[in-house]
Amino acid sequence: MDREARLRQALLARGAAWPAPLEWRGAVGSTNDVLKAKARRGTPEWTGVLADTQTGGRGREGRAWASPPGGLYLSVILRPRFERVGLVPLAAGVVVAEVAGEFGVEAQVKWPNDVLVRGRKLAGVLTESSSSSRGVDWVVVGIGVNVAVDQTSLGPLAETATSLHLEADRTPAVEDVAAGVLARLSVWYDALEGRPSQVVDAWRARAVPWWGRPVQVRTTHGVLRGTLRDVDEAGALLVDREEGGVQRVLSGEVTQLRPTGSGSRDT
Ligand code: BT5
Repeated sequence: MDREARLRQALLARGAAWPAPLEWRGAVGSTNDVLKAKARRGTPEWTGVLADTQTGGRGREGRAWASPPGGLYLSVILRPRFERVGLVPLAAGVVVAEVAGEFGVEAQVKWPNDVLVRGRKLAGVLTESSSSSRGVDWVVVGIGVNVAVDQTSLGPLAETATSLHLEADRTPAVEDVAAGVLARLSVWYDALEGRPSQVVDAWRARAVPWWGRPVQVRTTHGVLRGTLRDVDEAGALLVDREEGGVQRVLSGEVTQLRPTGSGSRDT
């Protein structure tokens, strides 16, 4: 049986008969790019593209996503009818943390899109969207999870990254992780439509507990320092600025500062 068929079978075992095409490729540049091309041609919601490896796996802001064999590289297209599209990456983080939990690995989420185990990155989420005057046409949710990936294949990332293989008693099959992610994503998608505050609550419950701690947030507009207050109902980060006032951050990189405020990095 090929991987696509095994994936569909794993989905059925979870009671999720998938409503759209799922295409499992060998090596691609980036599953997000493959799916974005399909999105522009009108591919239906929930179409998925998966790959064994990526030669140009992407993170946010031009960063690279290491994509050795044994990882999950999955992109799914959503055509949301709801407003709070900013919550999609948070929901995806919750999804991956839940699925890691199914395999006995306790994971936390870090704003906006990281999934960490013991402070090391297990997974990342890259959402890309297209809008018109009618609103959001599509959102491509790209999820990368280190599954059957060992330290050698993580290479220079071995210090900061981890995998289900390194954390779990038994290394799960990539198809099973993919099925878990797709099935849970569809559940949380319904919540995004009807009860978005549930998504925020679930995310908060799994977040690294940095609330009230000094942080530095690097955004495209510069660096901001303050203490971490919360996320709001739209998924934006709220930071109490050092110089006073609350700053709402829509995208950026958060690092914890030591309480001395010396600027040295904790994580
Ligand atoms: C992310 O970006 O974390 C989003 C990663 C999304 C990858 C998926 S795979 C399927 C789909 N197709 C794509 O092309 N992308 C998506 P960001 O927050 O910018 O984090 C990138 C940083 O994570 C890098 O600069 C490295 O420090 C680290 N990193 C790269 N590869 C990693 C890996 N495999 N495991 C852990 N950390 C990694």
